[in-house]
Amino acid sequence: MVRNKHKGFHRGNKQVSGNTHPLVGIIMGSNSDWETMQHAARTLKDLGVPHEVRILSAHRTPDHLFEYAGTAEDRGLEVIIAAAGGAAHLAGVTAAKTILPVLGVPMESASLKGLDSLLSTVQMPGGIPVGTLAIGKPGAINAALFATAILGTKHAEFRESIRKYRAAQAEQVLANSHPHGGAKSLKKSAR
Ligand code: RP5
Repeated sequence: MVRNKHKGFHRGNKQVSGNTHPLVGIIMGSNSDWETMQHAARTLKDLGVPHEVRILSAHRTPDHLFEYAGTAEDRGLEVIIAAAGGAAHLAGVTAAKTILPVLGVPMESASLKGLDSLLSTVQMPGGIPVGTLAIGKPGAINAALFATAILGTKHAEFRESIRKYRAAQAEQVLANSHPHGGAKSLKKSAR
């Protein structure tokens, strides 16, 4: 089985959803990115998408990243989410080593608040695309949703997951549709 062929990667995984073969790989440049990227993992978990999580850096562990990205397709991954901060080349380098869709999540950085991460992730020269999401937590959540939508073009069950997610989201908004929790403020604004 393909999965056993590259067992090493699975052994190092921070989290694997259920017993099912991972379809999405979340990679991030540093442990410090996990606080943000846990939102991607949680969203995938909520959507029932099997995934794996690894810390891999384009500059600190380039050979391991090359091996991970170069074997991702054979190992059954269908989408990769790559998060990095600063001069963020993780998503671009990953995309260069695989034909799988790569979604980049720019991390908020201390010095430039993630503008550096955003530009270095999004500004890929033509030929090697990275689908770049927003900086930080919203980007992490949306990367998971986008990855699920990509999977949904092939696996119908994930389209249903997204439909349910959106319905629940809309329900939550409607259940709290009065600002500050009162009908009073709504009446005021209607005047
Ligand atoms: C990048 O550098 C990582 O993705 C992280 O966002 C940033 C800072 O890394 P640490 O110094 O916290 O390990 O490679």
